[in-house]
Formats: sequence, C-alpha cells, structure tokens
Amino acid sequence: MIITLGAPKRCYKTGLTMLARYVIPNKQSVSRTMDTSVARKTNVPDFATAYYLLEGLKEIGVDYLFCNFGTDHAPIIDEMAHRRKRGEPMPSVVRCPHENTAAHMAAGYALVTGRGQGVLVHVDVGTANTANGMHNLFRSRLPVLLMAGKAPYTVNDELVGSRDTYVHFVQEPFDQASLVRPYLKWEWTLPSGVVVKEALRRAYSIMQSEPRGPVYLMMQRETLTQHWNADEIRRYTADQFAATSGGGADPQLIAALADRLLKAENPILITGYAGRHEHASRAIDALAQFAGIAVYEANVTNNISHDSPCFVGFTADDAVPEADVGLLVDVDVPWFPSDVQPKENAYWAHIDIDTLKPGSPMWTFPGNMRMQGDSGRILDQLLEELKAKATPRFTEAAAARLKRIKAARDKRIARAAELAADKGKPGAINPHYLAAELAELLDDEDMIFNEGVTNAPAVLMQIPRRVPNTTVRAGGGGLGWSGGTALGARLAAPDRLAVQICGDGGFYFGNPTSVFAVAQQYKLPILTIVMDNTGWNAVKQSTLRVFPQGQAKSAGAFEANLAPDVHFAKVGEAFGAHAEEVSDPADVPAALARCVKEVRGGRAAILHARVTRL
Ligand SMILES: Cc1ncc(C[n+]2csc(CCOP(=O)(O)OP(=O)(O)O)c2C)c(N)n1
Ligand SMILES: [Mg+2]
Repeated sequence: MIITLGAPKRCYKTGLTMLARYVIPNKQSVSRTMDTSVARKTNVPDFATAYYLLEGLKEIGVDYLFCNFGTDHAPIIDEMAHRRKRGEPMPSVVRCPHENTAAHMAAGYALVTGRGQGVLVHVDVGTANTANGMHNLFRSRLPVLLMAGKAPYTVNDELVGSRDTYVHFVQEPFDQASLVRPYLKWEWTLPSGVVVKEALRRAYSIMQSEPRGPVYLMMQRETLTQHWNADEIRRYTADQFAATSGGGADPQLIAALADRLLKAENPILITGYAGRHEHASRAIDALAQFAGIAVYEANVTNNISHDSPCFVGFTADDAVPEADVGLLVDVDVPWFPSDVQPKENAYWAHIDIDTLKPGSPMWTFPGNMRMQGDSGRILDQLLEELKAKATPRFTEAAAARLKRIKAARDKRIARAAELAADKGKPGAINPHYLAAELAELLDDEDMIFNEGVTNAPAVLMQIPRRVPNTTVRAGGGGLGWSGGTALGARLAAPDRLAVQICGDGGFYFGNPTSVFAVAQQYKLPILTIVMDNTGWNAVKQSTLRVFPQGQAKSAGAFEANLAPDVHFAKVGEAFGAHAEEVSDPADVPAALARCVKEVRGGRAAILHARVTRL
C-alpha cells in the first residue's frame, strides 16, 4: 500500500498537481486505488480539505481571516491561491505581523458587527501570542474562531504535509489548547477533512451563542491536504443550525420584581455591558425614566446615552449603600466590595446574559433574584408589568426621584467641567483637558477605545457619549488591546473614526509596529493618542493602596518608571502615519484637529501627548 501511494505523492511535490490532486494518499484514496467495496463516484470534483475549509469559513459568515502564517499553513495558502485564481469566494486575508493585532482586530470587528471572524495563527507559538487577546475577547464576551495548525504527525514522508523542517519536531506540546483553554468555550482538533464544514458550523454556533466568546480549532497539515469529493462534504446552513440567543424571563419573577420596584424608595441600576445591544440600551433608558431609577455604568462600554436624564456616572459608590432596590444588568464588577457595601436589607435583582459567571472561580455580588437572558427583552417585560401596575403614588415618587437624579447629574457635569478647565503645564498636560478638547472633534458615531488605564476615567468623564457602545474598554485586563481593536472596528465601520487612547505602557504592550503596519498596508486609518505619564502609574497606585505608608513610598521607588525621552510618534511615522508630539497644553487643540483631519482624510495619525507625570 505504501508503494502504491508513494509515487503520486512525489509527483505532487514536483509539480504534477493535477495528477496528485486526484490521487492523494489518505484513507479515501486508498479505498479507490485498492478498489474496495466502497464505491466512489469518479466524475465528482475532488479537492483538498483546506479548499473546503476556506469555503466553509465563508459559508458560516467569516468574511475576514486575521492571519499570522507559518509552516502549518502551506495547504491553506496554496488553496487560497487556487480559490483566488478560480474567482471562488473565501474570506479576505489580513496579514498581521503580530498575533496580538490579529486577535484584537477580530475583537474590534465583532464589537461593531456582532459577528466573530477567523484568526489564523501558527501552531503552539502563535497560539501563545494570542493568549492575551483571547483573555480580552473571552472577558468581553466577543466571539472569535481562533485556528492554528499543529505539527504534522507523520515524520517519514508518508503523507503530503509530513514533517519537513526542524520546527515540526519541536512545536508539538502535549496540550496545545491549554495555552488558551481558560478563555475558550470550545476546542477541537480536526480529525478528518470529511467533517470540516460540520466542525466549522459547530464552532460558529458555539462562539455566536450567548454569552459569546472564543472557540479554537486545531488542524494538522496531513488533514488539510486530504482530498474529498465535493459531494462527500455536507453543508450546514445558518438557517438550520442556528446559534442560541438570550431569551426573556419567567413572568412570575418579572411580576415579583415589579412589585419590589413599586415600593422602592431609592432604586438604582448598574450596568457594564448591556450597551452591546442597542435594544438593551433603549430598554434601560425607558425603564429608568418611567420608574425614576438612577443609572450607573460600571464601565466596560458606554451603555445608555450620557444625555439621558437618568444617567448619573461611572461609579455607584455613593448610591450603593443607600439603595433599597438595585438592578444589576449585564455587569461583571458593579462595585469593589473593599470600598463599598450594599445596604443590609436591600433587594438586588441580577439580570444578565451571564448570571453565573462560570469563567470566574469567585463571584459573589448579591442577587435575591437572578434572571439569565437578553437584558433588553427582560427589561421590556419589566417595564410592561410596571406600567400595568403603576399607581399614582408610584408615578409621583418616580417624578420626585428624577428631580434628585438631575441634581446628581448636574453636579457630576459641573465637576467634569471644573477638572477640564485646568490645562496643566508644559510637559504635564492635564488629561482631562486633552480629553475634553478631543470631545469637541468627535461625531456621535465615532468610536473610542479607551485604554487610558489611570487616565481612563478622564476619558469617560470628558467625552460624553450619546450612542451606546461607542466608548469601549476591554472586559479583560490584558493590556495592548486598543490598537488592534481600533483597526478591526475601522475595518467594520469605514465611515466612523476609530480612536485608540492608551498610556505609554499600553502603547508598548500593543505591538505598535504591527498595528501601524496593518493600518498602512490595508488602508485602515486610526487615530492613536498616547497619554505618556512616563511609566506605569497603575503599578505605583496599586502599591500605594496596599502600603500607603510603606517602604516603596518612603524610598519613592515604585518600580514604575519607563525609559525617559522616548518619541512614540516616530513609530507611527515609520509606517507613514501623520505624527505629532505635544508637550505644551496650548498646542493641544490644533494638534488634535490636525490629527483628526488626517485620519478622516484616510491617513493614520499618532499624537504623543506628554501628560501629568506619575
Ligand atoms: C499584558 C499585561 N501586562 C501587565 C499588566 C499590569 N499592568 C496593569 S496597568 C499597568 C501599567 C500601564 O501603564 P500605562 O499604560 O502607561 O498606564 P498608566 O498606569 O500609566 O496610567 C500594568 C503594567 C497588564 N494589565 N497587562
Ligand atoms: Mg503610563
């Protein structure tokens, strides 16, 4: 059998592809050459698994593959060329010099469209480089289909794709998926090309089902080069193999919660990521206005219009100890229990697409009642019930609460204006002022990727948003996400400005050469603003929180300072971006305006701002 198979495979390698494309050494070819009882039609086109992989990806709705290639992808690369030559559909390829860019581009794309895309990386090493991204996607509940090769399993040239280079012998760990497993909803190694489309449909259904998240498919070269007749590969259509969406709630629970709200004196609502869905945003606003509920964002994304009369701010610390009925809506960390504790007998209702938080070993925020599902639908049900039950006394009380909420709103807005009025000094621009100036230049639909770390609150306070999901933070804590995410969002929404705001530390983490390379090569202009405070302020602040009078403080040694006198803008310049460095607060408005103009005109821009030092 080995002799029979050997000859055609070598022809394949030396260029007689037509012959080899029909006689490929796998179990199926064996059946044919051995003339066994399994009848195969010979007049049906026959292609490699990689061909069906690309076709299947397009069929499930993967329009983009964010790729960082290696030896494992030879069969895919060859089939890409075949499909392109024949004009057959397949996902567009975006080559990313670093996997961190690829993973986060998929995040940005999914954030805007709701659809997970493909990230194709090199065996274990490429997978390891996506771990930070997978952490962020998982914690942000964003779908992505991560794919990687695996080292070939044949070493003696038995099959097309056998090991043929050094790295194939050193790139097979015992458990490749373990590199990203904590952040996965599903993983599999493709066992045979005959199920490739079924596997893709399964992967897609899982990543798109709520709560969404990453899935991981591994593939060996020998599997990708197997040939199958077209009629052996079943299609799994979206119509028939749908993903699971979040549903509404049990009417009995809704009725019970409405009764609580009818009697509440001081109800509040805290949300973190409900704004991912526009209808949830509308539902929160409508319920809050009807019932006089103060809304706080425990920020991942902005969730309701900051113009809403019920939106009070980004921390509920003052309100939590006073609230008698609280709604936690799509939120991971509503407050820090070390800072604030809820009132003893308060009633908390937890409405979330992910009430269990199974990805977190510890999660102990209160929930006298928990309703898992689509928060928009559940809040619509609740509002309907409340309207049916509302008494004049309730309506009066709600109106009185709205007045109190307005006072809290006005106070917050005045405080923000006060903070922005101080422009800072040369070499120490006040981040509040910078953010407020940026706000002047943005349209409602423009998107901000806020990786400002200790300056993130300034961005939140000074750039009020009207459209939900237009200021975003990663649900995870892996720094280096904002550049790639901005690129992916820009790809999905070419008419909207995508602004990456990061600290100097975050800029390093984001593999900026890779980000600017993609911006240049694929004409994806983004605006990058680096708030450079000369190091890791978060690290310094954390040390001070734990040891307010510690040795690090006495010595002034926080292990937080980074290289001084760097010129970050030159990184962008190297890739054709418009580049500016700004130190004097007086120069901020004009510099920002020039950068925004460049980006709107089609060229990436970077503004390195020297802000208040840590
Ligand atoms: C990948 C990764 N490594 C390390 C950290 C730990 N960390 C959290 S904040 C921070 C400092 C970030 O510095 P910068 O972006 O300049 O923001 P700043 O703290 O100065 O506001 C670090 C190192 C992290 N969150 N992610
Ligand atoms: Mg910093």
